[in-house]
Amino acid sequence: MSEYGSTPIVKSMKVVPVAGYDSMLMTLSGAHAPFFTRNIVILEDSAGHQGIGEIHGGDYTCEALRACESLVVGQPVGKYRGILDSIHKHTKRAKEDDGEGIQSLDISKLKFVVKAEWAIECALLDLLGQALGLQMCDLLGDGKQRDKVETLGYLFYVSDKNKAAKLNYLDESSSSDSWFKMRRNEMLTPEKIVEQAQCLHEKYGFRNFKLKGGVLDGHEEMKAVCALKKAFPNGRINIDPNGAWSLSEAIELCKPLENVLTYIEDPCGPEAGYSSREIMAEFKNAVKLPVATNMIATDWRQFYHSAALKSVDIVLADPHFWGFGGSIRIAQLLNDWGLTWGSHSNNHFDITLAAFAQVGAAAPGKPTALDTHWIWQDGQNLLDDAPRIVDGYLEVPEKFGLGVTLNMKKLEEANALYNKLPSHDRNDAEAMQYLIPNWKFDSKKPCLVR
Ligand code: GKR
Ligand code: MG
Repeated sequence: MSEYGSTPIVKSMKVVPVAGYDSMLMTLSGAHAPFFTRNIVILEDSAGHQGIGEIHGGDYTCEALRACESLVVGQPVGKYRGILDSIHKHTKRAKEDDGEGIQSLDISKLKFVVKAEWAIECALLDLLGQALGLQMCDLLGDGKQRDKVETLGYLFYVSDKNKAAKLNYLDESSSSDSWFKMRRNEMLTPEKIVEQAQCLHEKYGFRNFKLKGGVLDGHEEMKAVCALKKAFPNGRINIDPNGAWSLSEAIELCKPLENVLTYIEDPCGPEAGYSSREIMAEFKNAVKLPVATNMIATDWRQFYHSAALKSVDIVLADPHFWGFGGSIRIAQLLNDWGLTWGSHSNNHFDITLAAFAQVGAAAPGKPTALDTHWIWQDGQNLLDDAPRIVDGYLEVPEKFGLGVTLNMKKLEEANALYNKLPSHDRNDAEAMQYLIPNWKFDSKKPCLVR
C-alpha cells in the first residue's frame, strides 16, 4: 500500500473543448446557433484507467478547468472530496459575476451558474468506481435506486434554417431516420409540435413531454399544450417559458389548464421589485399546479429562499450546476420534505447523458422524468457505448464507474470542429437577427413577439 492507501493516483488531466451540431431551436433567449460547445475532462490514473466528465462549453469554463490541473494530478482518486474542496478554496468568484444567476435567463450569466469542477468530480467518480468495482450510482447518496431512469421528450419550436442560410445549419433531410430527418426543419405550429412529439414517441417511447415556451404569444403556446394532451391523453405535459410571462398572464394562461398540464416550469420571473421567488410563490397560491424550476434555485442559498417562500415543488437540480454529490443531497432533502427532484439540461453529448443516468439512478423517491436535449444531438456520439433511451427510460450503464468508453477519434473530430468556430460562447441573438432584424433579448417578451 502506498502512503496514500490503495486507490490509484491521478497521473494526468486533459481538457478538450468540443463542438457539435444543433437545430435552430427557439427559446426566450433567441435561436440556438448551428453549433454548441462543451468541455471534456479526461483523467488517467496509475491503474491505467481513464475517467471522463463533460460540462458546458466556452472559454471561461475551459480556462477554469485548466486552472485546476495542479490540484488534481498527483492526488489519490479516493481523496476526491478533498480534491474538490481544494478546488473550491482556490476558486475566486469572477468580477463580472453579480450573483443574479439565471433568474432572468440572461444566457451570458449561465457560465457562472455552471461550475466547471463538476466535470472533474464526474471523472474522479468514474475512476473511483473502476478502482472499487462499483457503478457510479453506487458511490452516490444511498447507492443505486433503479436500473433505468425516466426521461421526457424535450419539444422545441424550430425556425426555418433557410432564413439564416449563411450560418450553415446542418441539413439531415436525406436521413433514413424519420426523427433525424424532421429535427432540422421548421416546426412552429401546434400541429407540428404534435408531429414532433409523435415522432419522438415512436423513436424513444416518451410519454412525458416538455414544450420549451417563451417563443410565441402564450395563448398560442397553450394551443400546442392542449393539442399535445389531446394526442397523449395519459401523457404528462409541461411547458417552460423561462419566466417570460407576467404573474397575471401566467395565472390567466395556466388556471384553465389545471387539468391539462401536469406541472408548470418557471411560469413567471421577477417583476415590480419582487424577486422571482416571491412572484412564483404568489403564482402557486393562485393556481393548483406543481411548479418546477431550474432558474430560481440553482444553488443552496437560492434554494433556502425558495423553500422558505414555498415557491417551488420540483427542483431541477442539474449536476452541472449542483455537482453530483450536491444533486443527490438535494434529491434526498426534497424527498424527505415531500417535494420532487429532477434535472434540467442544456445541449450536451453522450458523456453527460451517461452522467444523468448515474445521478438519476441514485436519486431517492420518485424523481420527475429528467430533461435531456440529447434527442437533438443523437448520432453525434463521443462514446463507443452511449446509453440508450428505450420506452421513455434511459438505461444505466452496467460497467464500473461512469460505465462508458470514450472514442478518441470522435473526440478529435469534435475538437477539430470546435477549433474552426469563430466564437466558443453561446450566443442566441445572432441567429435570431436573421429572423427579426436588430432583435434584442427581453426577458419579458417571447422571442418571436416583437
Ligand atoms: O438550452 O435553450 C436551452 C434551454 O432553453 C435552456 O436555456 C434552459 O435553461 O433547458 C433550460 C430550461 O429548462 O430552462
Ligand atoms: Mg427550465
